Amino acid sequence: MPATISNALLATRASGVLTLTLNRPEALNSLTTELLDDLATSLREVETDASVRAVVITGAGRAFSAGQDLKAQLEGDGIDLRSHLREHYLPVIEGMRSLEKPIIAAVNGVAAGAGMSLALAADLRVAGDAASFVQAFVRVGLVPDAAATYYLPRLVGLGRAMELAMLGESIDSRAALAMGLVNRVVADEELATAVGDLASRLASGPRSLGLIKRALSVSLDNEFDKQFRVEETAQLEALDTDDFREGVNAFREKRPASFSGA
Ligand code: T3D
Repeated sequence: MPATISNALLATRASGVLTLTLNRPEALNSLTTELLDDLATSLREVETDASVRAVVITGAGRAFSAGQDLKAQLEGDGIDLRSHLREHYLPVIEGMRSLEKPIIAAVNGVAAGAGMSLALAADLRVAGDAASFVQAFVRVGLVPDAAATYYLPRLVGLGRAMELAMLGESIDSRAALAMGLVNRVVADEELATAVGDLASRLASGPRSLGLIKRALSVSLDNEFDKQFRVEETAQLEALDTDDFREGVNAFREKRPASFSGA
């Protein structure tokens, strides 16, 4: 049963997986200040909640998210655009990046503008057949934001990132898969099950998943020596976990490992 964080964000928990559902279907889950702040708060809470070991972000209705709520902005609901990105988008994107637990974006429909940025900031993206991606920013005279200029070239290369951002054309889920923008595409009716299975698998994985995320998240920013040290630090932490001890015992005893996430 969905637990309401607010009208705009629903949360459900099952088997170590927290699913956050953007819930403004009538406006294609476009992002209001309230929704962004709720997302940031949820991500902060998950950091210290040992019962949650993987997070799924998805959208209600036919869209993943159409990005910034342009109507609220145009109708002048008091948003200070000069500080909005830093105060309301950055905590969400940084929260996703620093959370040492896997995050899957279950892209159920269109992901546009900053809605696409949310998907890009997830660790894995699984798209339904009906999903599409559009760097809508240029269509309204803006620059890709919410870390789109950081993640997009890292995922698809500079040439494709430039094309997507400058032309603002929509691409479907198959094209997104071909360019490495998404990890998997499944039939729309199988999306929830496919993501649920993947999230459950990650939620029963070892503590090292979070350390892998930490190391890989900075890899493309570091030179070899620095990255070797990042990797070494993560490995020293992993060597000290119950899950490493369990993994080795399970190997010796020829049985599947049962990881606690600690
Ligand atoms: O500092 C800052 O915070 C600035 C940050 C900006 C970040 C950004 O995200 S900028 C980019 C913002 N997003 C867009 O420009 C996308 C706008 N939407 C669209 O281009 C289209 O809606 C889609 C391509 C996403 C989907 O098209 P379609 O034909 O499937 O749906 P539709 O008919 O256009 O939309 C359905 C309803 O959702 C409609 O409401 P209505 O008229 O039936 O009452 C539409 O107005 C509403 N909607 C769609 N996108 C937004 C939205 N309402 C508010 N904000 C939206 N972004």
